[in-house]
Amino acid sequence: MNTLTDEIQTFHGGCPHDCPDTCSMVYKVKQGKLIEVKGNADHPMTRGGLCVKLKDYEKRHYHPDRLLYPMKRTGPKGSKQFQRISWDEALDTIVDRWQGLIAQYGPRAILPASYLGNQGLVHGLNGGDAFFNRLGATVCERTFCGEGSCTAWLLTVGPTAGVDPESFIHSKYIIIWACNSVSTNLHHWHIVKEAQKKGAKVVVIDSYASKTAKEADWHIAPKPGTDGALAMAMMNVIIADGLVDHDYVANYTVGYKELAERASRCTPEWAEAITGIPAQDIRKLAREYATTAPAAIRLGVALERNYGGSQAIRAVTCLPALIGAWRDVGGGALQFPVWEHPYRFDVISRPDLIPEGTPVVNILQLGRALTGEIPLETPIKSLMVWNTNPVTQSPETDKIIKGLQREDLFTIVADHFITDTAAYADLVLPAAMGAEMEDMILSWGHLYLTYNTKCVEPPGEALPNNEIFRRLAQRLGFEEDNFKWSDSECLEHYVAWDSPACEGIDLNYLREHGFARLKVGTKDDRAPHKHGNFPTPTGKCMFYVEGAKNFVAGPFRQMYEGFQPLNDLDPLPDYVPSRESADSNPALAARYPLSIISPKSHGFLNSCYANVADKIKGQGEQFVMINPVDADMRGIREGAKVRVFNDRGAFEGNARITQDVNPNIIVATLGYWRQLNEGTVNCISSAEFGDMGHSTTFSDNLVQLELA
Ligand SMILES: Nc1nc2c(c(=O)[nH]1)N[C@H]1C(S)=C(S)[C@@H](COP(=O)(O)OP(=O)(O)OC[C@H]3O[C@@H](n4cnc5c(=O)[nH]c(N)nc54)[C@H](O)[C@@H]3O)O[C@H]1N2
Ligand SMILES: Nc1nc2c(c(=O)[nH]1)N[C@H]1C(S)=C(S)[C@@H](COP(=O)(O)OP(=O)(O)OC[C@H]3O[C@@H](n4cnc5c(=O)[nH]c(N)nc54)[C@H](O)[C@@H]3O)O[C@H]1N2
Ligand code: SF4
Ligand SMILES: [Mo]
Repeated sequence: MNTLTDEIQTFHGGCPHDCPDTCSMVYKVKQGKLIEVKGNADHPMTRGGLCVKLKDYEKRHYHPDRLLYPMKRTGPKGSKQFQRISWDEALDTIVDRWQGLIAQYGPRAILPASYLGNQGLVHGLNGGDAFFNRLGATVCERTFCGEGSCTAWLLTVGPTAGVDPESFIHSKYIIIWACNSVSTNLHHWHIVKEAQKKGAKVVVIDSYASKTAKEADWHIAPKPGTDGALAMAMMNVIIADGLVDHDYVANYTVGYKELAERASRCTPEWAEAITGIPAQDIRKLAREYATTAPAAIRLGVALERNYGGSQAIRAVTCLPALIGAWRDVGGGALQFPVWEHPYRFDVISRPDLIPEGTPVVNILQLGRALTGEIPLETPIKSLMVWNTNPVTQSPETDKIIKGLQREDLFTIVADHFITDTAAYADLVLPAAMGAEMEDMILSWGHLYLTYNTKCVEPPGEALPNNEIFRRLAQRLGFEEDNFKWSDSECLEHYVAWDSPACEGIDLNYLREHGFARLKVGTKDDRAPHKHGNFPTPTGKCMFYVEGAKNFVAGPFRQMYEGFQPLNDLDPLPDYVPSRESADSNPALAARYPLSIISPKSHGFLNSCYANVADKIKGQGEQFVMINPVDADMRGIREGAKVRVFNDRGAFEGNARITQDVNPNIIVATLGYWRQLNEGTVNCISSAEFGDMGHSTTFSDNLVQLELA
């Protein structure tokens, strides 16, 4: 392939960001440079459009702040004073330091930290995992996103993709539950809008008037963390009003009697007191939902982000079976279609290489682990970070910073920029970006495989993640195939190409076409649970799970099998209150009376793009949305600089006074860089887990607000 010509060449791309849309892209290359990136017009979900974050993706590749060379720290930690070194010096330093640590403490003194900053099978999931498992390092458990939801989903309906997101075109009643699709799932939203035009009613259940809520036919705003009460009360109404599909329930579900008994105490009046939603609205919602077919529910990740979030998700996931919604094309529920993708996580991550008894540190509790708050037999002496930016994204930021400042911690960060985490590194390594490496991109929001071509060379000396790990593995003498495969060979091994879902699809097909729909039915005929067929141990939808146990699930589930201390769970779904709310913790609420939600920013992708001037301009500086009642009480005017704080820390933002949030709730979106702001939202977030799957509790925090 010669791309160094004046001729413009086009290549298939796949957006590597952590986003359910996994857009198929078209790269245009001239003279060896990426000159334009567009959405693939042929892809039924991408439909030729990218989001505001990616619309000029080529510019990100050539951003003047991009990391081009390995560098070592020359000033104090956090000072961002670095000096260029060679790759050989960087890799030799890492291996020397690690071998010293291994001799003294054993490999468990080394902790990897990564996430889905790159969602590629090769450069996102591989390399690092297999490499650190082989090294015998402490395992990093990564439950940033959806793991409580996955546990709840698997317990109830098993690993099914549920409704095809494209089948929503046939739905007549659509509930978008704690998902801000206009910002976070744009390429599903256009399907919802089309269904709406064709007469579907779109209901958005969100604790504030998000962009998506504003486009709904009906916005319902429960207090954060009270969705479980809403779902249980919907069941109560459906049962009391005789709207149950008894035939479906009898044939394809387990535990109706027990569920009905539990729901019998969850009256709409009971739920009104908890959620703040009038009982008559709850009745109306339940009746409309149960009597309008096809009815589809889209579960947002945000539904899990409080202590009782996963029990709420179990309750919501029971609703479609109760009314027989699964009978119809476009009826049922949608969580993560990733379950039907034939990725071979066992080959990608090689959990079999983890030595028995290896300890686990959860990325949400990184600060606690680095500061010794969590007792570890082998203290963490070295941290390697790639594909994640925990300083802005993990909770309890102040503790993370304290940990990263430790002189005895040897920290390596591979990234595209000097992020808030890289600022504390001893060594920074320049990572390659989208168009610079071959990969297939994991998809958790649709039923297509997605290919990404390497069509330009990385600038400077940047390297793809997998190449960094290959070089480290070679220096350490690792012999396993994983560390020898080229990126193409990895792809041959990472997908179960011989599975029925891949019939007629291979890597060459993907190279030629850029994407391929899995062979799991079409949007017009797919009704996977019309006749039950739930991939649960009973083959039925599990309202009641005898001996239910907690476990960590999610795309990385193989990583944790055998690691979790499994606690018992309630066999039935229920409403479980938040840890921090005025009702559940009045003593704390006396000091910190406001619930805060910190959802995704429209213009950033987690913390990506929050260092790019025109993206900040589009998104606006960090703001805090405040109801006029709460603002007046504190003498806060529109635009004033405010400080949000609790015992864990503080951050600042500009007051945006609005009826879009109810009293006693504030909203500050996520992603802003600490380097550019006074603190970030996660300074106030708790690292306590939710009720299942070690999920996050980002919507379960009380704070106070004052003029800065
Ligand atoms: N308060 C609050 N906190 C949250 C959430 C919330 O809703 N509220 N959401 C949580 C959720 S759902 C998630 S998924 C997490 C996300 O948290 P993170 O995964 O930490 O997300 P990013 O900030 O995007 O960080 C990814 C980093 O990887 C880098 N990167 C991208 N591609 C590559 C590559 O190819 N190689 C290398 N070496 N680096 C690369 C990017 O530049 C970026 O710095 O945040 C969680 N934190
Ligand atoms: N623009 C943009 N898109 C993204 C991302 C991004 O950072 N920016 N991140 C990507 C990632 S990693 C993920 S996981 C997805 C997440 O996608 P979403 O699940 O949509 O995530 P959020 O925007 O955090 O939250 C969605 C909505 O849930 C509401 N919410 C929060 N807590 C509660 C609650 O307790 N009850 C109810 N009913 N509503 C609540 C919030 O107000 C918010 O409007 O988005 C992906 N797409
Ligand atoms: S971030 Fe999401 S919506 Fe934007 S281009 Fe990537 S996959 Fe598509
Ligand atoms: Mo996420």
